[in-house]
Amino acid sequence: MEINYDGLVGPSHNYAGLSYGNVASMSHKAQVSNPREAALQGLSKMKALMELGLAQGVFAPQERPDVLALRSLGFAGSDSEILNAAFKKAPELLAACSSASSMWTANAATTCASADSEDGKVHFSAANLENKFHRAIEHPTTSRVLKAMFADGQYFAHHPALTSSGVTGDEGAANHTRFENSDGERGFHFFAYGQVALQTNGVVPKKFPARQSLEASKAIARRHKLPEKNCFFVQQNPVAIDAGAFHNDVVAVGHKRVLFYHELAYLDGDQFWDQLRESFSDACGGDLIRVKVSDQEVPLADAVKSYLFNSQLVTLPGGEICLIAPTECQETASVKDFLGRLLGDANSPIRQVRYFDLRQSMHNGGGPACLRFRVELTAAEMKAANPRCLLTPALYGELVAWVNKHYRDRLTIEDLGDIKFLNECRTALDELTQLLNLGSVYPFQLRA
Ligand code: SUG
Repeated sequence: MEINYDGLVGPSHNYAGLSYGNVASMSHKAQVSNPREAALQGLSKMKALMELGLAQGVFAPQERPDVLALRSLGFAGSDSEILNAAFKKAPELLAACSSASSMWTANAATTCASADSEDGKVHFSAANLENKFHRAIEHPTTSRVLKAMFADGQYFAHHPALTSSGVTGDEGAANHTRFENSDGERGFHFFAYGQVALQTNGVVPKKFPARQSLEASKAIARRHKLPEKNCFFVQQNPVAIDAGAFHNDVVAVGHKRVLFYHELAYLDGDQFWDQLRESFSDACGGDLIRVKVSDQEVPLADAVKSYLFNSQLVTLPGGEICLIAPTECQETASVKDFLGRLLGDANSPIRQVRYFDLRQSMHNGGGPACLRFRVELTAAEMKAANPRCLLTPALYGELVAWVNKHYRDRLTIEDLGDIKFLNECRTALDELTQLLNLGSVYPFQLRA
């Protein structure tokens, strides 16, 4: 069974313009954010998917502002003194140490189903996210949260993030898709990378960074003990990265045997497709299906603006595949027309589209697919996973009440330097770890 664990938006959600290469983050810099609305928008999506009959999980946010990170940068004294000094002397670092970016759990880690691994375990590798400082500080807590969600060593294997270096940039599941054969028992792993870091004459983007390296993708496949014949590596198109597709999930999404992608998503244009189909068929049997969108139908800029491909593809209990899309797709003419044609096409594998308002997250470049981390579990593994992290109507009610109790509806960069805000965040997170039965996962809890 596929479970989508959505990132709960943390109380410090703000717009700091931290992600060079992410068009939405860059263009919303310094706007006033609304953390409460952001968290409630995310929870509404989770509830809607649960009500569609899908397994829905919750992934806890991180402790922010990250005083420990500020300490490591040389700020000293009490928490209050550290915040004060950082606000005055290095507001950009305070903002980076306060980002709620862990909400985009597609970047938290990469996982594989137990059926796919030679040792029969579900593997998790936290992502180092080394390309952006505000994200590179996520993985220690991500690892602790993952272990609290999937604790049983009989079923689950956890790997620390790869060494943070220019060679092993890893952005997690945002650049990874698991295809599967028709009975769902054999998985095939499709990794997209932005650069071959150790190749000096490789093709790379001209403007924006290529965050994921082939070296990292291959290391993840090795650690997860995936047979080589069940893996396929393809380079992202530098043109797409330069247009704002900082992760491959901005221009492509896969599910089961379907790949939905923009024609400019991959470097080799169409060449990869025949090779991918052949490799999949050799390894798993059966055929992959594609929905390829041409640049003429949806120009790359419209795909990036609307986040059409940052939608989730889910199989509804009745067997139909549904696209979970951001409302921006209804507001972008080329995308709206395309989706109309798609649904009118009797041969399309995608039969339904549902729209969600996720504007608070979208303004930082995070659509429906960014907000979720997909995990495939058998019935026994599901039983072994932390049951409190699976959404139920009761837990939904508790989380909405928790958000309403603790979250502000307005946050600016100035608020981040205030000790009152830090204390508010810690009180909220302490309560959350009890709601989700996570134990102590945050630095302030481990220090106490
Ligand atoms: O890493 N934005 C995130 C968005 C991540 C989206 N994830 C996927 N595509 N899977 C990033 O660029 C912006 C934060 C700020 O500017 O305040 C940010 O981190």
